[in-house]
Amino acid sequence: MEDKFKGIFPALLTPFDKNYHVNTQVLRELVAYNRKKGVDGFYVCGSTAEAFMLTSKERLSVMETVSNCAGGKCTLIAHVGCISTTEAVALAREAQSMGYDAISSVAPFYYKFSFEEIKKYYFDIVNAVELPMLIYNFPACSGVNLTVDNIKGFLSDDRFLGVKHTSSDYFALEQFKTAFPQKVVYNGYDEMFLAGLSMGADGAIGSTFNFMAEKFIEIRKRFLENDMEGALWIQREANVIIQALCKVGVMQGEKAVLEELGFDFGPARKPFAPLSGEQRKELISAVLPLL
Ligand code: MN9
Repeated sequence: MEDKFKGIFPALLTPFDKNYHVNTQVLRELVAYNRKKGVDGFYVCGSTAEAFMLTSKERLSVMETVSNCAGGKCTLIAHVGCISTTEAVALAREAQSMGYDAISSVAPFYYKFSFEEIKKYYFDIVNAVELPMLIYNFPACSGVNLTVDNIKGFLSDDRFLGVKHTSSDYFALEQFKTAFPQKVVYNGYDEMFLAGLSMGADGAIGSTFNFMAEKFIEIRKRFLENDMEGALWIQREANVIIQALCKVGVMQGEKAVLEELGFDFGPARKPFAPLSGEQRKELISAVLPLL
């Protein structure tokens, strides 16, 4: 695995204006803010970006905005997952022409596709482009339970870069990394990052990195220096913040925190409900002192 795939990757949120249109200006500001903190790259159009509530045209505009301001400067991974193979292939081709370093996809969901169908979906995408594919394993939200053997089957193919493992099954994570040490394994749940590192993760892709990437850069640094106590101290602090976010809804909460930090972020798309004044106040007073 190339070193450029290791490290801390914010799963970028999508800012909207008052009319729920994608606000590309604020997106550029968010990218610049995180680049200054020293993140290793970005995961673009994932769950955190509300990708399944964006049209294909909007996804392309988000992908293009990020590649225009960060392409060639850090590593960019485009999530192209859709439940339709045709649409995912089209997004993957665009990612390639925009200069992305890799593509990623969640398994196609909702219709309970057979594993053979899911396998064909991934191979149809990788056969259409030259970019490596990062499997996005997120059983809690996708409802698709890929087994360790299913995922190892993908990883044994050269075109697969690795796996973004959003699951607390760290036995599985360890098995991926042990079987394929040269592949990249990303931790998915930010609140368990240190656990992921200790079981072999090369880095992490996460939503809370949008506004507190420095904490996760530091956790990784301390872990690599063998300062486990110090790493856990920072993880604990991050987790107090994540608990407050989970209470109000992670994406809505993260957007409110970024607004507080000066970004004109706007709401999450409906049917996500906006935070009440009370929720916002409670969240901000819990989070800000810890940033
Ligand atoms: O990319 C993120 N998953 C989702 C991973 O947002 C669905 C995580 O960063 C979580 O948001 C975070 C809070 O549970 O760990």
